[in-house]
Amino acid sequence: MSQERITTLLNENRSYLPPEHGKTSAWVCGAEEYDALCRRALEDPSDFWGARASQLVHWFKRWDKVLEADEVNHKYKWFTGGKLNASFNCIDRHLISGRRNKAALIWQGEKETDVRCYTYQMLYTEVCRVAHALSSLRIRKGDHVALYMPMIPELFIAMLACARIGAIHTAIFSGYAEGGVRSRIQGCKARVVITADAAVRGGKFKPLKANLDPILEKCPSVAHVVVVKHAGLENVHMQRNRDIWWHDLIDDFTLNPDFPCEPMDSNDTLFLLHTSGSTGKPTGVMHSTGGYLTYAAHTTQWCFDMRDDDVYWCTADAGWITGHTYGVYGPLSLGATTLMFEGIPTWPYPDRYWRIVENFRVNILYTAPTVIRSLMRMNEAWTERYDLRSLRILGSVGEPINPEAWQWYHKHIGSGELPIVDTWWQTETGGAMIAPMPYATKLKPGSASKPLPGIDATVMGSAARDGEEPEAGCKAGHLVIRRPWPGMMQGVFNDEEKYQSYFSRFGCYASGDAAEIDQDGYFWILGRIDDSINVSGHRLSTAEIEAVLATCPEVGEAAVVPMPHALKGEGIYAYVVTRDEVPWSADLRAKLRDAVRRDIGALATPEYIQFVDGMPKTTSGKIIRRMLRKIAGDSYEDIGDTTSLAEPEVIPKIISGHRNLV
Ligand code: 6R9
Repeated sequence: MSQERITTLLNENRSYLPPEHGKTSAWVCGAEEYDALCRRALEDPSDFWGARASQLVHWFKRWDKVLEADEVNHKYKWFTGGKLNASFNCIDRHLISGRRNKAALIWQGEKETDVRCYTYQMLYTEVCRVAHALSSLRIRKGDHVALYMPMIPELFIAMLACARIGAIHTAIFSGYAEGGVRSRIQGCKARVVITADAAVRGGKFKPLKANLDPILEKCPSVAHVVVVKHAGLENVHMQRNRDIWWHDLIDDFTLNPDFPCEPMDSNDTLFLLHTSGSTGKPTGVMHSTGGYLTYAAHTTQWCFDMRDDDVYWCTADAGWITGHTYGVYGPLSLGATTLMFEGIPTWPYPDRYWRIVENFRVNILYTAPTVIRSLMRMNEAWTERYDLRSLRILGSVGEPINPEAWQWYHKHIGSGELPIVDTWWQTETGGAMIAPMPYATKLKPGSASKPLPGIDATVMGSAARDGEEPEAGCKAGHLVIRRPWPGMMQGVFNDEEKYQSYFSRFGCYASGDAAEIDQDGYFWILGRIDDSINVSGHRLSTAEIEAVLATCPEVGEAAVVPMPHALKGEGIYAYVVTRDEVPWSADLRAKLRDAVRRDIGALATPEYIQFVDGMPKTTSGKIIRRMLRKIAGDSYEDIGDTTSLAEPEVIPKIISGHRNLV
């Protein structure tokens, strides 16, 4: 199988059947059950979602109506009249369900010997203490709390403590620098910010509190800053009457820590989270308590076939929606064991993930294609020396997983057998929308497969290349969702116009992604609509050209963007990171050009191929093509806010490389 050549993303035609073992005990067994669920969910959505909400969530008061829809304003309220609390669902109810002494959270620090484990009982105690502490700072239901924290247990604890009080948390990725942090704190007028002395990353300290101090001068809403002593930095400046150490604050609440959960309306906001910004100005997405929690639990259970004794590891940072839904709310509401890792996959060596999998016998691993590609570039010996047999299911999220990366993940991590759950979704959707069921769906590498039961996804409008008919049976267009679902965002914070813009073109939710549906109903995500290139009137998908470049063994990572072209309207500009030790050369450039010409056609041949050391990426690993587009078009002035990049220093290097090339 692995000898076969993979051509483009859309020509990948291998498929993999779900594993036989485990099929009968899975939450969703086999294609027939999946089809039956899809039929039922679309025939009677209220019955379907109502049943899931009562199976998976504890309600203080049952809802009056499953869905109240205002189709004119595109406002959808789920489980109206229902009362619940997300913290109760993630903790309290497990104390009486036999999981009191089960590991709820296992934390692996960057240093291998730094491990902490919280049982559900211990998590309860900590969360209650922090809820008391926040309450002593006068945080009440509906107040905003910003979390600018590294991946440490206190982050999950703070989220759950906010949920307990009914305060709305806004997580801000600890990798952000000034601009990104300030706008997020100011935007929601946070009253309290929780942070740490420093984040630890790749053996270095990033002083979060010191970064925050100048930012706070322009954030008058912030009355208090709570600081976790994590890295043990000395001389942390603490402003009198404003700043307080986490450990001092909770020290007052060590006795009788019980803190009752605030009964929340199903449609009260649980959290606010800004989208990754891969498509421009960050959008403050608001999620509800009842609908979101139901959807988080529902998709975690079915997409990962979560079982009670699983150790589940979602590698995403909790500053990203994936960390919210699949690190915290999904697994904990199901009473699972969730693993949290502070470090990075390649430090001190590129075997970090596999050591963790072996040490904790991880059963389900959910990560991103960018991680897979970075590990693929290293020698396979880094994976081979570890026992990965505990793994049962692999997941992928964040961008299309190119078939090479899929095959590598499948072969080297999944021993050629494990299902890979490629989940397509967005901050706005709250949880996975298009994804396989591990024991029911046939897999096609590179396709996120089919919509989950109850998700009415299709394509609308044309994204087919102009002048070309899509292949028989294939449909390409804007990926839209025709009916509401419980995980759908409630709104965009302070920006109703932005919220309405999602619905303005098609009258239903438009994702902003382009996709193609093949003869079997499988969805192939082609990338953001604004990521396509129009060469001489022919619309080309950047994802497709990138997939061809990625088939070349010398290529580690490729990003393709349009550039202005006098004759063709737009030309193709490719940025390429070569694999370790592959030198940059004119020969390699010619070879890559040929590969694209051969696989897609002369039209798709890049005008320029620029070799780069690294790509501008969001902290969740998405390449920010918007910036690459600006550089390719010679406009360096309005590149945008580079402070929210994972590595802002790549930008000047790319600019000087571009100047030398053209
Ligand atoms: C969860 C998350 C959303 C955008 C989305 C799409 C891309 C995410 C994908 C994928 C192809 C997948 N995306 N998962 N593309 N296949 N499995 O990533 O949320 O940060 O809001 O990004 O990411 O372009 O529109 P968010």
